[in-house]
Amino acid sequence: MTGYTHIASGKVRDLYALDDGRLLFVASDRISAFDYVLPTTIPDKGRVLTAMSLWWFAQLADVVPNHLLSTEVPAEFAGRAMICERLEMFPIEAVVRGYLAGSGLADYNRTGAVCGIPLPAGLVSGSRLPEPVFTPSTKAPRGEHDENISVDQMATAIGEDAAAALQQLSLAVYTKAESIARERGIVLADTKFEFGRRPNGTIVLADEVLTPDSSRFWPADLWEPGHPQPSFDKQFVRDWLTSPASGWDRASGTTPPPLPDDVVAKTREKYIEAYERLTGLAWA
Ligand code: PZK
Repeated sequence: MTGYTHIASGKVRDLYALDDGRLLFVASDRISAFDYVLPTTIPDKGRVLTAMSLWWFAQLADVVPNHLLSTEVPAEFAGRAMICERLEMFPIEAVVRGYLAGSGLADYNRTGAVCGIPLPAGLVSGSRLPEPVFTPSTKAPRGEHDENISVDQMATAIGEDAAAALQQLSLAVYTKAESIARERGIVLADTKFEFGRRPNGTIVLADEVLTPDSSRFWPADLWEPGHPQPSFDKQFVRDWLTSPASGWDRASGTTPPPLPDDVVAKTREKYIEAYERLTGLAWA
């Protein structure tokens, strides 16, 4: 492989263009919490999430094509990068919710519906929905929050046919993944997909998929509707940052402090546990 040029960075991942036109998608060990990138990295997080995403792409290959071309990457990125085909990306976050949390819960409590989809009365934080709902949002510029839109608004933005295809593919992928995860002790409460299109019109699943960074993972054995569910991966981080021990005030607008070594180690173990539970494979 030849040269690569940095083209974009998100909170926790980086994107490069290769000289041959393909893209190099890199997962870092950075971690975010409460909308901040923390000043501490989690060793192996990028490799674990990349391995998880690759495993999901293989599980889902019968449902949707994906952008993965190769995992043969420069040594500095080994294990935490994918070479991907360059697509024309849809400017849409394709969100599917199977359980009530986050902005879906807020929407429901205000209106009895999620993104205009009416839901039965009596649902609470963490409830499983009667069936998964597709709740697209627009990609907001960095620092701003994505804005939920209706499927009608999505159709206006990208066309009726593409909107219908993204909805159908997103629900099919989530339904299969949620079932796999639940059998393995992880509740996949919701998730966000990104799709693009090949020059020939084929719609392709892009980005990383079904990782704890793109989804809410909850431990199934602790699932109990009626209160916010503990996060499979980030609960030690959140608990420490909001404890007196951190000295951090979430309302202060200041960057969170570095994590102590034991919180880093326990969080690393949770990412590995999620990978091992889902895939049935030993991490290392
Ligand atoms: C693409 N992003 C988001 C990811 C970042 C930003 N296969 C593709 N073809 C064309 N564009 C993209 C993809 C993918 N995946 C994805 N932006 C463009 C993103 C990682 C780091 F900074």
